[in-house]
Amino acid sequence: MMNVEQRLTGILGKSISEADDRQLYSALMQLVQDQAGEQIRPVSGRKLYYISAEFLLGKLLSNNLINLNLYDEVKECLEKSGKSLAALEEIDSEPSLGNGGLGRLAACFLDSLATLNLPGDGVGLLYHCGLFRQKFENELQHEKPDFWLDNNGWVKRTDKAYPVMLAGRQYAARLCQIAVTGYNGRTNQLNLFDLESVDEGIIGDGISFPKDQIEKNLTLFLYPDDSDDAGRLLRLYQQYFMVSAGAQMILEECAARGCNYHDLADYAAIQINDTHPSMIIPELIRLLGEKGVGFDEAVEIVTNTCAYTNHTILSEALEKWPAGSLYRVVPHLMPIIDRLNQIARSRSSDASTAIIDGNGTVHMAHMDIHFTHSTNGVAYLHTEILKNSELANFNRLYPWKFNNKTNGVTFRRWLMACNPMLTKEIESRIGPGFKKDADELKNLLALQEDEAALQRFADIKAANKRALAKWMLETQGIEINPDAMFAIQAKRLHEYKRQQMNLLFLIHQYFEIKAGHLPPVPLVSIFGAKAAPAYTIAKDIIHALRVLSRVVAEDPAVSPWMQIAFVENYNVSAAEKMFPACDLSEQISLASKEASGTGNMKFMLNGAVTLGTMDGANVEIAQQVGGENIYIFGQSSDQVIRRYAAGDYCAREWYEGDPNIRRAIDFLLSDEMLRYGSRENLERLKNELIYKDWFQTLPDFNAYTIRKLQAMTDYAVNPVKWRRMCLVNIANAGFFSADRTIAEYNRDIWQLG
Ligand code: 26Q
Repeated sequence: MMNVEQRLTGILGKSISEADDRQLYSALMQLVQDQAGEQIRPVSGRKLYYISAEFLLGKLLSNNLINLNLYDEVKECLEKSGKSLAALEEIDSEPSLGNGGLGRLAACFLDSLATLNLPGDGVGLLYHCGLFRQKFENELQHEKPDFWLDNNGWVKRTDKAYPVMLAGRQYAARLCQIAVTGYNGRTNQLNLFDLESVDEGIIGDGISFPKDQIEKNLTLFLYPDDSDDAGRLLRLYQQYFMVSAGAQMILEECAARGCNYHDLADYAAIQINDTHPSMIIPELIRLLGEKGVGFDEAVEIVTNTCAYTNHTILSEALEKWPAGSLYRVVPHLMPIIDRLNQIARSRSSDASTAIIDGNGTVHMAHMDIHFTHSTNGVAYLHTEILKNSELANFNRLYPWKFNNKTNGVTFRRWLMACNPMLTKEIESRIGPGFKKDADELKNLLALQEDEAALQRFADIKAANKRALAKWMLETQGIEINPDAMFAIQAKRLHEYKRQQMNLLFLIHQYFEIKAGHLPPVPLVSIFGAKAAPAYTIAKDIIHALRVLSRVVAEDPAVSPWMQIAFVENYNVSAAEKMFPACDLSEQISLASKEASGTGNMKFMLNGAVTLGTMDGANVEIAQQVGGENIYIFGQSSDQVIRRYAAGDYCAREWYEGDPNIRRAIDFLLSDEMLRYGSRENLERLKNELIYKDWFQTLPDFNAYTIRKLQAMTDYAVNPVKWRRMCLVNIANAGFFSADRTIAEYNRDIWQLG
């Protein structure tokens, strides 16, 4: 067996010190691909296809080196020749083929499937441009295309293509693949389809492009909207392109393994990631029909093969399509959807469970629930809300279909790769077993009373904070105080996530500091967030945060006590710097609205303490660590749901009745803010908060402020207690390993292999 140095020199045809960074990067990539290839295993029994419009992979070089157990050797061998792995990682471009949580979850799941030696491939789209790059001009968000593909060698085009009919014309879906390595496991594939006639030359200003030329724009962009519905028809074209090519590939693979189509469910399990791939249901029925399977039998086969995951209870995010749009894009599917609707109606007299409603609107989630064998939510509370309120009618019809699978994250990327110091320390205390068996982290609990050990963990956090401060200065030009407490809110910008409540807290603190009421510890508030390009209020909130950051920075009475750093272009690579450096994890969504959250788990795993509402997986984090190791505040989901039902929330009463709230909101239009800010944006936000505040920030504002100041006090006054909380959080994070989640999916839904 050759060592890494011999293999690299062999590929390069010269010594490592003679090669430049680009050559080294290509050579390393080839080494990884070769070794990954050796871990491909034949499939016997059932294989999973995780079909998703998004896979937010992040950079792949280090991740693959870790999974293939090459990381340390490669790093050493490069350093010996005066080269650095970090420099090669800079060359690697990040595939941002996702918006946020749902896409990142899909990437974590692929890692865990391969790690657990389960046969499971991803199926999706190869977007030429990933999620837009965020740029700020005058503190306003602008979107720029991200040409990640130009600099990325991980994607392999194959010679396979599948014909797909769109609006009566045929297009070829080219199969491209990215190898998915497991940690000491097998190699699976991420199958991404591309339309080769796509033309990057049609991109105009920012990320604008003509919406009507499918042959040029079909796989050009990932849809950046996770909230609004611009350009919906193109999204429909994308979805069908993905599911039709995917379904053909699945049937072809299964047939090659001996499947006779009647027994498809013995060969394939298909997990539908939210409603974006839902058309795979009628498409499979159609294709089975072409293979000679009768309609009723095809319906049964597809139901037994497919399962559906729901990621949201926000009704505006549940996909509904006008039947007219479907007739235009996929006329050959509509007769099938009509028949499925008839079956659905024959199973229940409850009109609310129909697939096509009285207005001719097609409800994708309804089709999923009727014609898959499993519907799961992504955290305990979320699943309960689905069963008891949002989807109660369906739960009465099919109680056996509903189940919960609490989300998880891969510890290889979100601990081992992003926080090597902490990983090493944990390993020196409890051995390496936690890397594959996350529950072993519990052994850290034995260190709770060991002050020297607590100090050691605190030193690592301090070093990670200094590293983040350095990165912020180098890449963002922002100087932050590494000795302050770091509170981080990093996630897509959405009103329900309530970055605006954090904003109001910061304005409140600004006034308090100016009045001489100094906080117990200086605070650095760090944000990372992209707003959907057409989501106006979300952009206004970002603007207000960026403007406030400048107001605070130039006030010498305030800036020693509080800083606001809004990271430009938050993505997986930025996240990897931020999670290890956090003291306080901000998870402050309006209870009942955040299905799960996964950033909350990554912060916890890296030793941050959560400040959060009883929402999503925060509920289970609280359960794991105990009430004394988390800062919970705010209305419960029951209270929120009741308040919505009563319809009696009036933001203006809170604004008028609470001087602190009024002072903070009024400040949005102060001279200080208007010096750097745009009146139009700030005024719109101010009015939104006073007259709408749909996500009830004002009723939770005081509880949030009190809890946050309590956390700051504990951090400042009782460091040993704080460090113990951090340790207890790390020790109890094992439950949130995606390995656990995937093992549960496999046990309850897939039964692979
Ligand atoms: C729908 C229709 C039209 C255009 C876009 C969309 C669209 C796109 C993306 C709808 C939703 C999304 C993404 C949703 C998402 O990321 N949900 C998050 O999923 C995570 C993983 O389960 C959870 O942890 C988060 O709580 C949930 O918000």
